[in-house]
Amino acid sequence: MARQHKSRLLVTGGAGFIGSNFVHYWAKKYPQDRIVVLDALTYAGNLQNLQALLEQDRIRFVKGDICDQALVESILTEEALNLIVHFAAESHVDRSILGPDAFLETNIQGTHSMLKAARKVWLENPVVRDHHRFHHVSTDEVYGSLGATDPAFTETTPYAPNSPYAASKAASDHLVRAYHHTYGLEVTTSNCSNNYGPYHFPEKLIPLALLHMLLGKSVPIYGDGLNIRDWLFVEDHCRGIELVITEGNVGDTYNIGGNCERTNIDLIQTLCNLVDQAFQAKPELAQKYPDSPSATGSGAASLIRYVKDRPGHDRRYAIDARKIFHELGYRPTHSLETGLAQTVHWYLDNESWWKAVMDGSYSRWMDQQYGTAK
Ligand code: NAD
Ligand code: TDX
Repeated sequence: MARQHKSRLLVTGGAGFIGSNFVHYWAKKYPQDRIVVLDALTYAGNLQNLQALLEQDRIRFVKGDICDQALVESILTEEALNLIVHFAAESHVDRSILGPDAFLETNIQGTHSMLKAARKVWLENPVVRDHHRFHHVSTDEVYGSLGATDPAFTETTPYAPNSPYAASKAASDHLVRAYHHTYGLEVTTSNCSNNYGPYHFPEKLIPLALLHMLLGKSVPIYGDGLNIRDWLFVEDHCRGIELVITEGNVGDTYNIGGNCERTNIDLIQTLCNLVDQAFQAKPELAQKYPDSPSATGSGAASLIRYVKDRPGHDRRYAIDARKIFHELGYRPTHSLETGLAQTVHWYLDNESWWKAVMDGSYSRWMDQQYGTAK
């Protein structure tokens, strides 16, 4: 989809972590484009993530479920949309272990419902038929787990999903592929490594650990802490998706990553150092967060606790991003250090956002996970 035409986008899951970052990114870069966000506002969806854009009337928000095919068809038709960027999903591995059903419903049935709607509205309409795109946002977890010396995941690595979450994303990737090959729907798929950054829901490792460091609560590390993840600042993921949509080959998949593998314990040590440094640079933080060990001088790392491992915990993920690097000229702009520092400052500057989240569904989740409000 070349950029000579304005895009009219449907962003599913646009009130979640990556989706909302993408909506901000796209609205800034392409202010002339029409953006409609469809989001069911599950526990992970948060209209605060889009507040500025909603106040300025820059986007339209529709509260609704991607499984509602009639709703999706009506939005695509009435808004004459020609681009879907599909983020909506149940996204947390631990939740998928406790209750897989919602993952199968949203990630598999929901993606299929989106594909059916796009096929019906776009492929039966000669105007849009030759000029549409369905971009599917997926994950590196579909490829399974790597050993310490295995080569990183390429686009041709066989799928071997290990959690209900990963299996449901793998199924959705296959459906997207099938709708291209069978019906000619113009699709692209991106498989990205672990993201972090603003608006990240604090059930995930980085925001959970960071907020616990501020509040003086323990930082749970699963197992031996030596599991490896490949980290990418969320804005760099958004830039990669943009490149795939605007320059990528129809029917192709692209791995997005930044060559940034870290063990969980190394990552958390780096985060501890950044939080301690922030407290040293701004003495007023000690008054604001008196329960933080960074305030008392004992250091954020004193909160680290090794806890029971995640069942089926994948040992290592690593993305080989050479295809998007070479074919589309992609380069991440943030190192882990600059991205994490920006993330720490965002959370320090946006206390009202995370306090509201923590007073709501987050505390119910922590009670369920650990049996007590920590
Ligand atoms: P998230 O959980 O923060 O947000 C998901 C959003 O989807 C929420 O706003 C939620 O309300 C919405 N949603 C859920 N079910 C819905 C439904 N049935 N109908 C409509 N909306 C629904 O997730 P995220 O971390 O922003 O991930 C977004 C996408 O990126 C997912 O597809 C995920 O698999 C993929 N991904 C995430 C990462 C990561 O590190 N977080 C990495 C690679 C890929
Ligand atoms: O409290 C914790 N302690 C801990 O040690 C949590 C929440 C996690 N972990 C570990 C598990 C993982 O090895 O940290 C690592 C990262 O965990 P998560 O933040 O839950 O992410 P992960 O399971 O790797 O999945 C993420 O990346 C790929 C996203 O949640 C997925 O949506 C995405 O597809």
